[in-house]
Amino acid sequence: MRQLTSFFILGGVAGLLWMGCAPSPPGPHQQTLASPQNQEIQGEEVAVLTHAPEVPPPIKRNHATKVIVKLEVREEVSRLADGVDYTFWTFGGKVPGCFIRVRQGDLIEFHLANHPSSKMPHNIDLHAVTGAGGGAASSFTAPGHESKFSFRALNRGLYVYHCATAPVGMHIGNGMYGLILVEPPEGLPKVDREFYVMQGDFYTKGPNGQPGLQPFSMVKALEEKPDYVVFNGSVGSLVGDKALQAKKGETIRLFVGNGGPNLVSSFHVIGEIFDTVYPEGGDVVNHNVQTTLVPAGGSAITEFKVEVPGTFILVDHSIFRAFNKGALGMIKVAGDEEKGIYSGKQDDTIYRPEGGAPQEMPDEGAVAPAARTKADRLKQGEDVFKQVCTACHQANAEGVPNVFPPLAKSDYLNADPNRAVDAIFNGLQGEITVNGNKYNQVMPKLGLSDEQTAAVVTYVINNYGNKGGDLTVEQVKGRRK
Ligand code: HEC
Ligand SMILES: [Cu+2]
Repeated sequence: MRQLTSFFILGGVAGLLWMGCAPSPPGPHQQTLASPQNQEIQGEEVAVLTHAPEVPPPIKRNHATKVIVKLEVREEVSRLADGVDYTFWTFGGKVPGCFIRVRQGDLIEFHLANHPSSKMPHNIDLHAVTGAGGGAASSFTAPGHESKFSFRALNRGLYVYHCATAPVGMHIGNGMYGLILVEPPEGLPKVDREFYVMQGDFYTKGPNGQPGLQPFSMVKALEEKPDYVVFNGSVGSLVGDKALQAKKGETIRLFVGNGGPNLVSSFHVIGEIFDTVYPEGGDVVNHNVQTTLVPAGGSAITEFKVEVPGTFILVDHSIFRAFNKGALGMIKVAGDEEKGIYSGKQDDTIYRPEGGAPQEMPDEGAVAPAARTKADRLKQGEDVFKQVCTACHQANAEGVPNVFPPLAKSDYLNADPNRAVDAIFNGLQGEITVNGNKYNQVMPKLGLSDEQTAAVVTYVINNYGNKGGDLTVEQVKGRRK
């Protein structure tokens, strides 16, 4: 009942507003037999969305319908670990993104809104979509905009969705992933509890445990050396009071996802055996499994009956991740002891995370060496351009009409290349005219070093049909305020 209770509370407060995973009341339930995919679409409803670990209620419809999904992207600062904050990029306000539940054959009308306070454009690639990019191109959404596209849920299964805006690794690394379940027409077997658990790896400038607001580390992400590996977006999200709850004798279903961006999870529950696993969230059924692999960008469904009371620990069995980096959660099962099945003293405390930073941290190393020659700058600048500028100005530097001005053949830029330096150092807002078109948007301050700035501006003015030139690190330095 846990999920239903919170569903009604949330529903009352939030209604159909853009408020995270605000659910809406379920449609009428019918009992006739399910029919296969590609059936006639009857009626429409607004999807019930939930934040982890809650899961929307099972679908009782016996026909396909139009399901309206409204998901809002927000860039939010919140807790990653005790004393450690992080600017998460989210689908619905939290990591992982809202759980979406539809039925095979449904037509999904997807609305992706990007909150005006966002600094970045975002989009969504749902692995449940049959269509180029999984919806990515159709859902590219600038801050303060909303996109709409539709798709038919042809294949059943448990699918990951994620942001696919460049630099993709950074968007996923900041928490932009979630799960969408496409139920078979006949539904899934009934269980007592369903929960949503999604793993992710995080890369911070400071080592594990270093307090304060930690920025994303591209260096560590490239090396695949995360400081944090967590379930549901933070260390301890499923521990203590926030542990998943069940009663002895109940059957639990976990919808397990892995957003990555890099690691594969060896998902295990200490003290339990999965009676049933749907590996990779597909149709194959496996039984009596100890540990199941959950690929980055993949999922698994596990089911198990809890025959004895106690605290059962969810881990990524790559075990340093569990005890030292955060990939640890709990299921507390209430009830009288079953000495015939398990006799022994039970103690929650032995499972407490050891915490503690790794003994040695990789050296962040110097930032890229100062680009001394124009050739160095052109080369380094191309990397910066791809990693930073393409997110908004696009890979071909043509921009997006009305939203992001072109850097290609830009008369605004060619009139004075220092305009690019100033935009990078200080941000740029207010009305400007580029090649005869007006833009009135906001480019955020980018926090690039003097070297990176000299390099990227030199690169841009020597490419994409611009007039050429050279900017040295010294020249750029002089413009910092
Ligand atoms: C988060 C999105 C975003 C990123 C990332 C971004 N820009 Fe911009 N940029 C904008 C917006 C929006 C404007 C228009 C601002 C306005 O309307 O006043 C703009 C304007 C500009 C302009 C002036 C207009 C023109 O087209 O010549 C230059 C030059 C520029 N950006 C260069 C860059 C460079 C170089 C990078 C990468 C180092 C970069 N920008 C990264 C959003 C971005
Ligand atoms: Cu994104």
